[in-house]
Amino acid sequence: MSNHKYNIGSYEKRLQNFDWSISKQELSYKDGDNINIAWYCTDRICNMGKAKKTALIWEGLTGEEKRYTYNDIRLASNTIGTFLKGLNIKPEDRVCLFMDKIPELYLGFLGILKIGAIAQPLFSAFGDESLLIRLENAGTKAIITQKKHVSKVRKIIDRLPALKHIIIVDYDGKKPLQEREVSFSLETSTPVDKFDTYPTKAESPSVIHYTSGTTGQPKGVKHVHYSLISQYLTAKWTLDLQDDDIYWCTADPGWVTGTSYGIIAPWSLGVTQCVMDVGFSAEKWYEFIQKHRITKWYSAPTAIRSLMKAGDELVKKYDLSSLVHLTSVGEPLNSEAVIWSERVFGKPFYDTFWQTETGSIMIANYPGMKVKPGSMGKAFPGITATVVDPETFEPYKEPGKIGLIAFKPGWPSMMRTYWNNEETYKNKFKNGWYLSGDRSSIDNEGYFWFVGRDDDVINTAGHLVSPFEVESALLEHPAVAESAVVSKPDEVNMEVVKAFITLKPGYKPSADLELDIMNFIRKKLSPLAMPQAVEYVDSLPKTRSGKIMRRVLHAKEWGQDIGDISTLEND
Ligand code: 6R9
Repeated sequence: MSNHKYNIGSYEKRLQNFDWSISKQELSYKDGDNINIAWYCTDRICNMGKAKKTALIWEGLTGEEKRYTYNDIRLASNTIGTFLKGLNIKPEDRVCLFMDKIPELYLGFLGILKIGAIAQPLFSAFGDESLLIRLENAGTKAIITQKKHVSKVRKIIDRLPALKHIIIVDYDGKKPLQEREVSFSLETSTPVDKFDTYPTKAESPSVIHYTSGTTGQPKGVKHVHYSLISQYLTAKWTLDLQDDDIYWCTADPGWVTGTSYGIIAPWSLGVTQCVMDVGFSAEKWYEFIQKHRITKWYSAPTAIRSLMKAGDELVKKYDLSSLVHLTSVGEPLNSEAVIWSERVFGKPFYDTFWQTETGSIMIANYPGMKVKPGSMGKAFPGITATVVDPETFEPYKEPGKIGLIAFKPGWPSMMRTYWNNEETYKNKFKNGWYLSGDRSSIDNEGYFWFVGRDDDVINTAGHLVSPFEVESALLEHPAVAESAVVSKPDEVNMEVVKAFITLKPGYKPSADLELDIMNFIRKKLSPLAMPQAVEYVDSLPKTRSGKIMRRVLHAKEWGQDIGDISTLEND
C-alpha cells in the first residue's frame, strides 16, 4: 500500500520541539488528573463512541474463536474487578496472572488495574521453582490461573503465607477445591455495568514484570499508570496503529511486550487486536494473518527466522496482502531476516529496541524512514539515547565506537524501581545515565548497531534467562556437584542454554542422566531455561578465589578468543 499515510509523518519533524504533552493531549490527560490504564483501555474508548467496535478476536488451540467488543471488555474488567474486591484485594496488592493466552489473561489484567491493585503477569510455562521465587519476592496476595497450572501452585503454597487466594477461571467441579482455592467464571458471572475505577494517579503502581539478571534472583520491575503516556504514543508512531487496523502482537503477556504492546497500547488506541493461543507453526501463523486480514504485526526475530526456515514456497500459498507494517523486538534482527521479509512479504521488518525496564520502545526504525538492515534504528522522539564509555560513563563523541547503550532518565514509562531491591535499581544509573546493559555503536547518521549484552544473561528466542538461576536449580539435582551455564549459538533461537556439569561421586555420565537433568530444569524452571546441551567435565575453570569463570566456557562455545585468563586456577 504505497499510498498508506503513516501516523508518524516525518520522523525528523517529530523530533523538533517534541514534548510528551502530545500524548497527554490526545489522551485528554492533564498532570495531576487521575490516570488508570484499564479505564483508558475500556471506558474511555466506549465513551468515544466505539463501544460496539471489536477489541479482541481470540483463537484457541482447537480453532475455537471468541470475539469481544470494547463494551464487552469494559464489562469483563468491571466484573473481574468486582470479584477481586469481594476477596478483599486492596489497592497496591499484587495479583499474579498465571495463564496461557486465554481471554481471562487479558481481561484479568484490566480487572486488576481497575481496582488499583498491581498486576504481576508470569509466563504460564514457568515451573514451580520459577513461580515460587517471583511470588515470594512480590508478596503476592492472589493468583489467577487455570486448572492445568494449579498443581504447580499447590506444590509451593506452604511456602507462600502471603498468598491468600488461588482463583481458577475454568473450574469444572470435578475434583474438590483445595485450601485457598476459589472458582471464578467470567462466562457465568453477572456482568457488572456500573463500576468506580479506583482513582489511581500518575505514580500509582500498575504492573510488576520479572526479568532475569546475571546474578541474584530475578528482579521485579515496577511500572506505574503514567507509563501509558509512552506506550500510547510509541505504538501510534512506531507500530503505526490506526483506527481501521487489525493488529497482531505475537508476544505472551508473561513478558513485557505482551502487556505494553499486547494489551495497553492497542486498546488505549481503540484498535482491534487478534490473539492466537497456539504454539508456533508457520502454516498456522500465515493462516491466521490471511483469515483475519492482519494489517500491523509485531513479532520477534526467532519467529521470523522460523518462518524463513519454513521456506518461500509456503508463503506463496497464502494471501498476505493485508499486511501493511511489520515490526520486531526482543533480540538482534539479522539483516538476512529483513531482506527475506522484504522479498516474501514485500515489506521489511522494522526493528525496535527496548527492555522490561524501559516499559516502551526506545530505539526503532520508523515507518517511512530509511531502514538499514541490521541496525536497530534511531531514538524515539523525546528519548535521549547514546552509547557511553564503560569506564567513565561519558558518551562517545565519535561515531562507530562500541559502548554501553544509555538513556537520559525521565521518560514516562521508565521503571520506578526493582521491587524490594532499591540497591540494584540505583546501580543501573551512572553519571546521570540509565545503563541498559547492552552494547552498541552509533553510526554517523545516528543509527544504533547492536553488538551484544554486557552481562552473562542468555537471550534465547527473545527470552532472557539467568545463568545463575539455572545453575542454582541444577545444584538441586542429586547427581550434580557443580555447574556453569552459558549460551551456545543456535541458528533459529540465536542462543540456547548449555550446562557444564561435574558429577557427584557415584554418578557416571550417561545420555539418560543428561535427559533427566534437562527435564529436571524444564519442570522446575521452564522449557526456555532447559539446557539444550549438557557437557560433563572433570572440573570447571575457576578463578583463584574460587569463582567459576563462565566467560572461558562462553568463549569456547562461540569460538572466540578466551582473553585474559591469568587469574585462572585450574588451567
Ligand atoms: C522488550 C524486551 C530486553 C533485552 C535487551 C536486549 C534484548 C531487545 C532488541 C534486543 C537486539 C533488539 N533486545 N530488543 N537486542 N536488538 N531490537 O525484549 O524486553 O525481555 O527485558 O529484554 O533484549 O538485550 O536488553 P526484555
